[in-house]
Amino acid sequence: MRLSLGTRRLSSSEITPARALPTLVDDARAGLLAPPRQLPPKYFYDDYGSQLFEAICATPEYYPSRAEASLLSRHATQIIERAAPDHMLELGSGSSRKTRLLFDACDALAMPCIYWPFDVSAQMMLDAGAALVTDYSWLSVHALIGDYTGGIGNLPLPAQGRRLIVFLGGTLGNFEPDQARAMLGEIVGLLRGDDLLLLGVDRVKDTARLEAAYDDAQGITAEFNRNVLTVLNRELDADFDLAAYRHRAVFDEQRARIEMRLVSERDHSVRLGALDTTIEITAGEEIVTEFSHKFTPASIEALLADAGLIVDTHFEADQGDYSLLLVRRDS
Ligand code: SAH
Ligand code: AVI
Repeated sequence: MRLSLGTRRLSSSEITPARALPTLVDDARAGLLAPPRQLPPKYFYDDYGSQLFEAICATPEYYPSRAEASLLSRHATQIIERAAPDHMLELGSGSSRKTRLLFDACDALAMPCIYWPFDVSAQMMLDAGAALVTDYSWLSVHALIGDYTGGIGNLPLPAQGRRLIVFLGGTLGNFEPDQARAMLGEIVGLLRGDDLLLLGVDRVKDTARLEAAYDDAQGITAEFNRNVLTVLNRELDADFDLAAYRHRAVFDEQRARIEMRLVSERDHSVRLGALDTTIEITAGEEIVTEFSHKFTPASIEALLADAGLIVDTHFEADQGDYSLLLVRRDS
């Protein structure tokens, strides 16, 4: 499907997954019927969840977004000169807020490109696209609506032209290691010749700082976490009582990851209408809602190497808080 959205410089396509994707009903059946209970993090991002993520980025505790923005403002010119993209494909683009720093560099260098944001959160992406074509007179935006876990091999990118694939925010860390390797493997399949990947990853650091970043004092991350239950109530005809769940974020040092959980504060039943079943949840039981892996320079290089990728340039935020990497095929 291709929609015209009022300006010829903004269009959108719904991406058909390259492989069969589990539906929310499938994921709920696999992850919710019995402990250990777990849901994929993509269900956070309905319209409200996407807005909550933006609000998280503005909390004093959530440093990754600011660290990445500061690296982009410092190095965007070098990145654009080095990558010289004709096409910029961004995975999980969200509001494209930080990507603007790359467009500013394109602007200053008079190196225009075509932007292909790819996100499951359609409204956020289309609103961002409309603002981008207004603010950058040379920019065309082709919004790709879909789930990147269904594959990125069949995106409607032109065969010609240099590509820069952008994967920011530390979102690669939301995959488990095998899934991250598989995703990077698919990215390798999109890189030809001098094409590059620009990857942002969060770094391992002091546990207290990490846990605070995922449990801000204003309670926005807690609301983001609980919002997944609202999504389930709406989409699965369920009746989760959000007030029965406490937000918890713990850093597992061995696995180098934040684990976000929803902890039930009491025994209760939850009706899952779409599954025609009721589950019994006991006090203290947890639903794992997200992993957020943190990296060292060695661990990210090893993960990239497993996928046939090598670091071209490594930009680090102060004290190694965050890494922005320009990455190329190792061939
Ligand atoms: N890149 C932005 C947003 C990060 S939030 C930033 O750095 O600020 C993660 C983004 O990935 C959200 O916009 C969410 O909608 C999107 N996302 C999460 N899972 C996805 C999936 N499976 N397929 C496509 N987009 C996904
Ligand atoms: C999108 N992703 C990289 C965020 C993260 O830090 O793992 C999502 C998030 N979850 C809680 N706060 C932010």
